[in-house]
Amino acid sequence: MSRVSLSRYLIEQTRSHNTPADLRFLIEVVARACKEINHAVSKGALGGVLGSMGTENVQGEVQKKLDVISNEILLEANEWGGHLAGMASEEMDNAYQIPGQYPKGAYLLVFDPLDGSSNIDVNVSVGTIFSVLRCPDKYVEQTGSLDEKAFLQPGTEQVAAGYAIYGPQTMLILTLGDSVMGFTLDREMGSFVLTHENMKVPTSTAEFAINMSNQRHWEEPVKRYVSELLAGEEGPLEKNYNMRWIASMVADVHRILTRGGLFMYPRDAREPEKPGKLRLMYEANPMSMLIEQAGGAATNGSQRILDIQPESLHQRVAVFLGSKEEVERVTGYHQG
Ligand code: P6P
Repeated sequence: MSRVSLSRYLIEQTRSHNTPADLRFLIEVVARACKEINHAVSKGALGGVLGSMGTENVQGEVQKKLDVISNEILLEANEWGGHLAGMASEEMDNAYQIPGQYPKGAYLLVFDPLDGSSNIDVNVSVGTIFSVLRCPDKYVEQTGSLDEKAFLQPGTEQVAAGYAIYGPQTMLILTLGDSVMGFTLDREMGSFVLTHENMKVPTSTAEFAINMSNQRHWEEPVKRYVSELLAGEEGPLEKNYNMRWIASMVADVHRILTRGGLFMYPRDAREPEKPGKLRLMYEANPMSMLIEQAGGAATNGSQRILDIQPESLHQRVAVFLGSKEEVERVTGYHQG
């Protein structure tokens, strides 16, 4: 079978699904930027890019050098093309305004430039997560600054979502709203090649992912559910479960997209004012779109994540996503 590159896949999608040329261009630019990030990440100590900047981002998290480098790569790759009305990133307090010398376009790009960056210094897989929205007409002006309200759209409004995972293989996982496709980077040719068509999350699973060290801080429905998972075949679920926790959402979600599973990051009592740790706009929403497109489910414990109306750019959310059977079970426990 002839190799299908990302470019060819996007052209064929344009013919079969009328994918707008600007969206095709946007995905190509993001993919190219991810190749550049992959190159920087893979240098490690040889590139002098490990360690921290000694600064904190808007989340109050220590910024790794590669967090900042990855953010700059995505900004510089996307600001000049005329396909974006603006960008937003985990690493920036406010939305990024397209510089005046460049034309603006119809889309908004929201991203976590390097998710799981606490794993970089210990050489564990990390990734880039991105989400694409249309900019509402009332905010698309060629002059003047973009109002951040333009970004505050529920996840159902995403026109595309994906991630790059920098692991043993470098892969790009993408949905344009109709199935999930996986592309593996051919490092010799420098192109992403279609290797995983129509990825699916099995409805049931025997594997869950959660940071167990937070157990004493969870709410009761999560404590009940996880205790049932741990009880295995002697317990009410009558099945033994395995556990994984990579502490890199991209890596955990990629495993689930590849072989099923359940990923949980519930809210906890450590910071009761926060609805969760993970961010809605550039972690939970794009991952939820991918998981749903692959036949899985994603809730915050009480509602579908993609239906949540954002109120702020860096809003946090509890996340339960993956194999539908288990997401429905743990969500059901929250209903009392
Ligand atoms: P913890 C990485 O910092 C991240 O945002 C996700 O990629 C990951 O799933 C989670 O946080 C890990 O959190 O509390 O286990 O370190």
